[in-house]
Amino acid sequence: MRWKKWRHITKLDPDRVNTDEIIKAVADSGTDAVMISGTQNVTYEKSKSLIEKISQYGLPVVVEPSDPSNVVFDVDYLFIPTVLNSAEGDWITGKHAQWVRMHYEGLLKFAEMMDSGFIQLEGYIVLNPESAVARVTKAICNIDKELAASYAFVGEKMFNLPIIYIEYSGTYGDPELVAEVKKAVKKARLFYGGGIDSGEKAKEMLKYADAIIVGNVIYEKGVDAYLQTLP
Ligand code: 1GP
Repeated sequence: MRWKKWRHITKLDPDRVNTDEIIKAVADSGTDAVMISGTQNVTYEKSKSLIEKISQYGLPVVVEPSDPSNVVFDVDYLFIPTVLNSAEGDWITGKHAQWVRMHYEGLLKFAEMMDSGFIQLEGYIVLNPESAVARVTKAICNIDKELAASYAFVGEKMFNLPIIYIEYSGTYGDPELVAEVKKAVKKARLFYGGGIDSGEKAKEMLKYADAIIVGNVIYEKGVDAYLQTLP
């Protein structure tokens, strides 16, 4: 399970302009893996074309689909999100059931992909109410750190999820909340994503999180700022 050792993951959005400069910088950066992921306007074709561009560099590539329609299987892992603090069942198990239904005739093969570790489930706790992911998934963001840690406990202990993902997409989160969640997470890997655009922020969140996910910085502040986030 190589992914358990990852500390720095770069999230590339198929709906953004991914120039050759960006792809090359990511490939040479020392990041542990590339995650292909986005909340809005992501299609199978856009994901596939980005994966083709990045794959030639040999970095591990993960697809984190937002919908059953944009799952590309031709990668190293599929990380499947479930939003633990969503108010809508679709984002917790609904889309997952639709996805399994699509493969119902080949359920045995599907189960094998789960058993082999190719498919991993992520328990998201979405905390920035302004983010697209919070709006789309109707996430209940106004929660204290103890409730956030309780969601993490539900995800790890009750649902046995291998990854708990604190998601502040677009803004830098509360390190105290991340520290509280860390106390509740024993076996799962704790991922943190949101607003990491400097070495200081990366270092601070890596005190508590097992891995950080870095997204916007490369599109909004450029390659040099992105490189500062590498541990
Ligand atoms: C988004 O967690 C990632 O899903 C990273 O967030 O884009 O704010 O870096 P940023």
